[in-house]
Amino acid sequence: MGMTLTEKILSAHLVEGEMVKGTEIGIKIDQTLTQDATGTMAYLEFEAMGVPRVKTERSVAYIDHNTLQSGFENADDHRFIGSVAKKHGIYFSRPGNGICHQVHLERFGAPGKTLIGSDSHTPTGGGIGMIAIGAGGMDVAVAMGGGTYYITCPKVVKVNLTGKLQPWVAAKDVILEVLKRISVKGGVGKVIEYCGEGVKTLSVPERATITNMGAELGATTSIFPSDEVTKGFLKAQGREDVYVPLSADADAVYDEEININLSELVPLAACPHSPDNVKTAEDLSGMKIDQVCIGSCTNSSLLDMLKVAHILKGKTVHPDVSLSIAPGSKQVLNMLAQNGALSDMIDAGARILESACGPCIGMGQSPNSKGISLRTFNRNFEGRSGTKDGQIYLVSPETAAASALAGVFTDPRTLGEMPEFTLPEEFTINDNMIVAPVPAEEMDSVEVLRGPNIKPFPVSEPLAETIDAKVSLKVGDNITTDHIMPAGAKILPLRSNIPKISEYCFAVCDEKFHDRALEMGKSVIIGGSNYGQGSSREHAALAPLYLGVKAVITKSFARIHMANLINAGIVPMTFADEADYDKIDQTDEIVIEHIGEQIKNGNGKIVCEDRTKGFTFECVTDFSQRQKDMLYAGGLLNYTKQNA
Ligand code: MIC
Ligand code: SF4
Repeated sequence: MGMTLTEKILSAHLVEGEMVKGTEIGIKIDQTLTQDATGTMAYLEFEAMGVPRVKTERSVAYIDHNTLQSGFENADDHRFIGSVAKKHGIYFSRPGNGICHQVHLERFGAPGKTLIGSDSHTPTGGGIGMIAIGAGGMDVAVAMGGGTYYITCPKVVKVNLTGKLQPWVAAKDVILEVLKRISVKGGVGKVIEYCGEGVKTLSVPERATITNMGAELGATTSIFPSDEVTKGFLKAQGREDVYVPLSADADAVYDEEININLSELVPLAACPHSPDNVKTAEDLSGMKIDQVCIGSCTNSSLLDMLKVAHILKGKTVHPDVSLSIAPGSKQVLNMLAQNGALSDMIDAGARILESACGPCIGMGQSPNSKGISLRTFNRNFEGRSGTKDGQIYLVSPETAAASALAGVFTDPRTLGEMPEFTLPEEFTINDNMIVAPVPAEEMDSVEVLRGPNIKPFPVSEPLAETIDAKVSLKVGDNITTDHIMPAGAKILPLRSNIPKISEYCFAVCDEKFHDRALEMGKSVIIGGSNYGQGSSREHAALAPLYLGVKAVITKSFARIHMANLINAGIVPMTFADEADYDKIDQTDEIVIEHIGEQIKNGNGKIVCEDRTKGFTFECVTDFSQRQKDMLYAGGLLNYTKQNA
């Protein structure tokens, strides 16, 4: 039987388990990446493991999220990450060099390799045929130390692409179409593999836009084959040597199939407040807008920027609209400067921002009250922009630029004839903002620079005999990590200070949560379905850990967050009967007797009691032996120390 591309790469990296779908497998990781908002914790964890040098083929530390330095905190964290990287064998991409996923695609990614990154959009690397997966910082730390990375062996979905995108219809519209069809939960436990004749009509940056935003499907990752188009891109990046052709076998068997005729797609937009709330740009056209932001790891490639510059050339941004543009990397920005496109943007009135995440993570450019903001980003969760009642629409760069000029939502197909946009034969290559680590024999000479903002992470205790705790919070469906541990310019600088950042835990849902949880001492959280979707931030597990949360009981979990809870030693469980969710209220007392014993011998079933209401209910778990051992030990760090 033929293999899918996903199965080929995974089985070539398999070190534990068997390729049986739904079971846990361990894979060898070739490359890792971190960014600064998750990186400080990841490197503290790496240091705690006591491994002197990374054992991966390539590990890179990027600075791209916390670039607004409105106090000493972020700058201190940058220096810490830079010095740790230099000492332990990690390449360091300095602030200003660009967004991790964009730079990694340009300069480091390689077909057929495995990559994990402490950022949920790591699947961008799937655009050049990598298995690239977002993970918690602790998992990345373990992989840097040469440890195995564990995932549930995924189902593989074939997205069969035919036809060719029509003028002004973009890669963004492809992924919005997929989101519209299968929703933000549709990819859970699956890898989305793109195949078919339509693939070769898409450039690498377009493919990367699609795999990047596959994160919003909840998918483990997304991947494109590595073909002549991939080869051309790598050659233009001066890296043809890493090219290998890769594709699925002709008789590969897939678990599901989706057919998309690229020729039939139209410009789309994800409406507030979810990436799968998709409408056509035509349906929205004419709606007055306040802001347009172009950039982020989804849409900040040279190709995207050239299209935007072309649309803006010789025109003026509408007087009622603020337009900001953040090219994704130094390479992109530099090439825009060299060919004059940057001047077209500036001339039109765009506010040019640093090559970084910026507005995507609420680091500036929050819209006005109730402001309607069109963004080429990947997430439009409520409050993420920094303005609580901001109305965020996710669109292609084409739709964004056309609308910025018109002042109203505009279908870019009204722009008239589209010229052909092509990638250069050679990109401008200058890696002077990437600092190489010192050789092993010199590592003792590197002093690790720790600022006062860096506090040790919370200690977790081995699993108690019985959990007897009150419900500190009950929340509904689709709670994102932006609800659990919000980001933004004010809170992000606290990423290396868990006690301090915990003050904002769940503040979007309930400002009193922090105080209540602390007062309760230990507690349980009750959630709906798809709990923890979104970011890979392990702070969404570490802050609850610090606040005494012992278990989270939901209708279902998002993959990375569930792994982060286990890594933190918090027990994630799902209701056997979802009707029980309705019976439990905040402040109810939940008792789980002999929890360790139940995890060990309960066949996945765990009996819990709501002592306040006087009824018992059953929860289900599907822990591997390794996850059980981690929970007994009180999380991954304790477990790793025990086994060292
Ligand atoms: C995001 O897009 O939410 C982030 C910020 O990149 C996160 C990482 C983080 O919270 O630091 C992610 O997607 O993993
Ligand atoms: Fe940065 Fe936004 Fe991409 Fe997250 S989604 S890595 S914040 S650009």
